[in-house]
Amino acid sequence: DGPALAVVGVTGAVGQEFLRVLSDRDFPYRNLRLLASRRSAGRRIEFEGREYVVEELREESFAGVDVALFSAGGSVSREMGPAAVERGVVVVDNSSAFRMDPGVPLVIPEVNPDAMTHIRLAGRAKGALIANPNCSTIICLMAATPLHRHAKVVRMVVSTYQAASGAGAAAMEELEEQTREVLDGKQPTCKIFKQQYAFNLFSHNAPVLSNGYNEEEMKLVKETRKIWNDKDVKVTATCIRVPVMRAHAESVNLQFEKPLDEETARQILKGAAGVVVIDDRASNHFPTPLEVSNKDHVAIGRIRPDLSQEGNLGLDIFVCGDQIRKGAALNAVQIAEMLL
Ligand code: 2RA
Repeated sequence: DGPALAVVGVTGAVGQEFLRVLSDRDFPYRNLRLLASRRSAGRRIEFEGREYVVEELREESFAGVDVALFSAGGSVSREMGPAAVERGVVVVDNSSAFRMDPGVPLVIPEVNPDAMTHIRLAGRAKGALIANPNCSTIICLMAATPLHRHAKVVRMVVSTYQAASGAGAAAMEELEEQTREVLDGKQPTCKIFKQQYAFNLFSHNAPVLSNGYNEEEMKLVKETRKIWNDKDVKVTATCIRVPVMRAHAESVNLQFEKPLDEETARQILKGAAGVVVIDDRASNHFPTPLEVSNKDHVAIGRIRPDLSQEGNLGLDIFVCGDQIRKGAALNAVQIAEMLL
């Protein structure tokens, strides 16, 4: 009775997390196809008591499929996403390929579910494409949106501390390998990043644009405006890659149109979906990447008035979220659940 589901890019870090999340949330698929590149085709994957053979991704793979979760990179999404949509598939795409297309909803279910109210499986003959936002955008907006809804954010300044997982499983392996090499007094091997990663940090590895921002930073700027449906909100960001495995941390400064005091902000966040407030000044206990790793929620702390602003018009917060889970796989599966 549930949808015929396909997972595209199933052998990658996010693809594997799709399976964990589908199982954790008992997603009601009628049947499941696991698709990947020719290199991974033929691999056997045990899932929910059944053994699946990974199939090579081809256009024909989508025959009879109702919903496809994509996380195989932008080029695969650009090439195969529209082909799947033409076959009537509703595609939830984790790549950046279609996020800024006007006709493609960019959705965080707890933040802007109404962006996809017109897309449900029931009675649907045509396919559709829904874009999963970038992980650093999801994590930031899970925290900032409840406050924005209450006091209207007019400016947001974000500094991110992004985990290895955002650059894929190979980057996580590189971090581990380099850490061992450094501790063994060996020269660290740089394969994914051109500089040492262990015991270091560096400006995000995304290409730098002519305006001096890198693509990761401009995703935060543009995706926030689309998700909030607010082309005027001022956003700036600095994205840094840090030697942490799989959870991003973000320092967020918010300037509001209307006053918002820290206690009201704390109460709003405590009542917000998908968010946990960890804000214990007495014991200096605030969100950490390790504490949110493999968790569904985003953790928020360091909630305090921005003392450089007058009249409670500014607030500083610190946010952590699992990049592979809520930053990618969980958000996409929640979108798929909204189709049912
Ligand atoms: C990163 N946001 O962390 C990217 C992954 N999609 O590099």
